[in-house]
Amino acid sequence: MKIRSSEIVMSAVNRDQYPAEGIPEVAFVGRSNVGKSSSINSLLNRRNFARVSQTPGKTRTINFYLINEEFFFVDLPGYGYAKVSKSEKAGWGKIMERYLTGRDELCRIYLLVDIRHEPTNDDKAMYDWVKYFGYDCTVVATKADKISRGKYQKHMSVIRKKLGLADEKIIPVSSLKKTGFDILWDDITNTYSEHGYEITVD
Ligand SMILES: Nc1nc2c(ncn2[C@@H]2O[C@H](COP(=O)(O)OP(=O)(O)O)[C@@H](O)[C@H]2O)c(=O)[nH]1
Ligand SMILES: [Mg+2]
Repeated sequence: MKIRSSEIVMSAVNRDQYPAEGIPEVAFVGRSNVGKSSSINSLLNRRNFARVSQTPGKTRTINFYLINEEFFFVDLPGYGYAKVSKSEKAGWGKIMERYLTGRDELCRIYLLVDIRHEPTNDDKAMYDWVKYFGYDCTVVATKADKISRGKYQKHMSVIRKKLGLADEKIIPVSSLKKTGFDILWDDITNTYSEHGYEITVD
């Protein structure tokens, strides 16, 4: 994928702040610290675009990144950070629910989990929530450099079991080694074309 431009269009909390309709989007979600910002930066060949946060759990807005003036990446707020209050958790839920309700332009959600660990109950709840709202969801296993390639399958079957996946693919990526992002890009462009959007690849 050739990235000609990437810009942060909107940092939205409320629905009326979402960008104009008609431009397709895919969204990224996962636990704080899972490597979401790093993965978005790797996809876009940018260093510090989606901020790689030193203090997890701080992002409480929905960030829309306009890519090549053709489609959006939607950076959803992370969850599962221990040190947040009840009211902050409720706020997160409201922001997410508002976004997930009837978002016509949303073609797929990528749920990021750490390849090393069994997904948490929060991850499982997130996966079920996305399916409940009727969106397609693909799991991306981050930090793949932390285990040897020979262990990928074993770790991915743990992920598969916990989330209740059947034969859906899981895409392993490493932002450190820059691996897996070509496969993730293929999945993203296929998703857009399945939804009838023509995306310029190069
Ligand atoms: N080894 C390794 N570390 C990673 C990778 N991706 C992210 N990290 C580290 O994990 C931490 C959280 O990353 P970040 O992208 O900010 O996660 P976010 O909170 O989900 O946006 C940072 O210290 C990153 O350097 C990866 O692919 N491999
Ligand atoms: Mg982040």
